[in-house]
Amino acid sequence: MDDRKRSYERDGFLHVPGLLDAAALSEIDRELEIYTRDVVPTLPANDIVWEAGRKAIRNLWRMEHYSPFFEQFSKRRDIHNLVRVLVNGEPVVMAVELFAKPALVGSAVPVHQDNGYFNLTPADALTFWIALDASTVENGCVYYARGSHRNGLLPHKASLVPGNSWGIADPPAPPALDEVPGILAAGDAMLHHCCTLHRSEPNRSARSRRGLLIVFKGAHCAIDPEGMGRYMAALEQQRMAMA
Ligand SMILES: O=C(O)CCC(=O)C(=O)O
Repeated sequence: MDDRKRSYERDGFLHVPGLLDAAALSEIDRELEIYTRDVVPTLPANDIVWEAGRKAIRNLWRMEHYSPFFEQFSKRRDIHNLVRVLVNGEPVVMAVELFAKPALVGSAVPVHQDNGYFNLTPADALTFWIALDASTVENGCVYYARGSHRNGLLPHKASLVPGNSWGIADPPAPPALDEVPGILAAGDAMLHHCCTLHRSEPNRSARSRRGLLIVFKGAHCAIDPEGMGRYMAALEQQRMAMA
């Protein structure tokens, strides 16, 4: 555990190989089918992002709110035991989400820090990104900028990207970042700190690249009202510009 914490604190991300076995992955596949059939048609517009002209799902938000299975999944003891050490306190589930990145049409995610959305202080929050498919350079894996969390939160601005409304105002070009591709086998997880710069490319391959995300904060974190105010104002401007 000490090695994992040291590595997470140094890099701002941590690879957890073999979190889920084939049976657990099949169970999630079945539950996603049920979710798509029964829940998706009832979702408010805010809890789903489509792409390819509503032909494919890009994101599902707040899945724990609609599905007892995903709510229960987010409480797994092995996951909480690891998160507790990394967020320096009692883990609180903020959300369960799907980043589906469908074959051929899955779109890019601009470089951002998750704490640009959360505005938590202290920044003791992380995302547990679980690969439901093999994640490769070809199908649009996430890139993590090693050590970038240690520079704190950078200025963000509206990105106009559906599903990822907030991006780094002045993104450094990739060569300036020590980027590491999150190449994962199905069932692996990658965790990243909420101040780690990360992004992903479009999926131009014929294979989907689904990530199931559990977002955690420590129970001791509070929202910084100034930062949250800036984010909310920018969201409203973006909403009006797109209306
Ligand atoms: O799955 C992706 O492509 C991006 C994920 C992401 O932005 C996140 O995990 O915060």
